[in-house]
Amino acid sequence: MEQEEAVASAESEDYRFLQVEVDEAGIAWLSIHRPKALNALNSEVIEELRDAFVELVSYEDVRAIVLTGSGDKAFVAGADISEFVGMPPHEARALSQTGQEVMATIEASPVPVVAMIQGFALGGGLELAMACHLRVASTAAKLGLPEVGLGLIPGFGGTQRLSRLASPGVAREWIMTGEMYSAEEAYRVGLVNRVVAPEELRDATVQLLKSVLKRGPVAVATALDVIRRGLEVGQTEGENIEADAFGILFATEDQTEGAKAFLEKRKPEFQGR
Ligand code: DAK
Repeated sequence: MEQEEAVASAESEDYRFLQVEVDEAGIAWLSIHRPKALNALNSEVIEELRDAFVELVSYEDVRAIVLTGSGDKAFVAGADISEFVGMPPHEARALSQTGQEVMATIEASPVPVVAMIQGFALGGGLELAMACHLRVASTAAKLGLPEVGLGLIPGFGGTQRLSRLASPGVAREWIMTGEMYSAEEAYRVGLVNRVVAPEELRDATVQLLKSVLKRGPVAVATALDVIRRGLEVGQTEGENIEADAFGILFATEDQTEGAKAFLEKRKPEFQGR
C-alpha cells in the first residue's frame, strides 16, 4: 500500500517539461515535453530529469523506466542552443555538473532504463540515450553528435560512451564529421539494440522489457551494476567485482527459487529478494 502511494506521487509530480506515467506492469514512461523546440534540453529540463530519475528509482514498484520525447519528430534534438549564447563559464560548469548527475543516476539505476528513440537524437539528446541501459529506435530516427559544427565537443560523456558502445573508430567518425546517421547504421555499429517501424516502437520496447522483467530482479540489478563498474576498471578487477557479486547472489531467495523452479520444471516466482 505504501508503495502504491509512492508511485502515485511520481505520476502527479508537477514537472514543467516532463510527463510521467507508471503503467500496471511497473514501467515508468518518462517523456520530455518541449515538442516545439524538438525537446531540446534547456537547464530546467536537465534539472527536472535529474529529479525525476532520482525519484523514480527510489520507488520499489517502478520496475523499469522508458525515456522518450514528446511527438513524432524528436527524441531530443540536443542541448538548447539558445542558452549557449553568452552563457558565463560558471553557468556552463553548473550545467555540466547537473548533466553529469543525470547521466550517473540513469547508469546507476537498479531497474533497466530504455531510451525509446522515435526521431532526432542529436548532441546532448544522443548522449542522454547513450547513458540509458538499452536503446530501441524507429526506422525514422536520425542520430548524431553535431557539436563540432557549433565549435564544441560532446559534453555529457558522449566521447566516452560512443567509443565504448560502438568503437573508438566509429566515435571519431561520428564526432569529427558531426553528420546524422540512420537508425539502421546506428544498429550496425552496435549503438542501438533494436530498430523497428515507427508504429511498432512502443510494442517492441515493451517486448524487450518483458523479456527482462520476467527474470530475477536482484540478478538483473546486479548484472547492470557489475557491467557499469566493470567498464571503469581493467579485466582482472572487473572479474573480481563479478565474482563478489556472483557470490552475494547465493544469499538471495531469488537464487534459491530460480534453481528450485528449474529442477521442478516450473516457472520461477521471483520475489526480488
Ligand atoms: N536547441 C534549441 N532549439 C532547437 C534545437 C536545439 N538543439 N533543435 C531544434 N530547435 C528548435 C528550432 O530552433 C525550431 O524552433 P522555431 O524556429 O520553430 O522557434 C524548432 O525547434 C524546430 O526545428 P527546425 O525548424 O530546425 O526543424 P527541422 O525539421 O527543419 O530541423 C533539426 C530539425 C533537428 C535538423 C534542426 O532543428 C537542428 O539541426 N537542430 C539542432 C541540432 C543540434 O545541433 N543539436 C546539438 C546541439 S549541441 C554541455 C554538455 C552537452 C552539450 C552542451 C553543453 N555542457 C557540459 C555544458 C550538448 C550540446 C549539444 O547538444
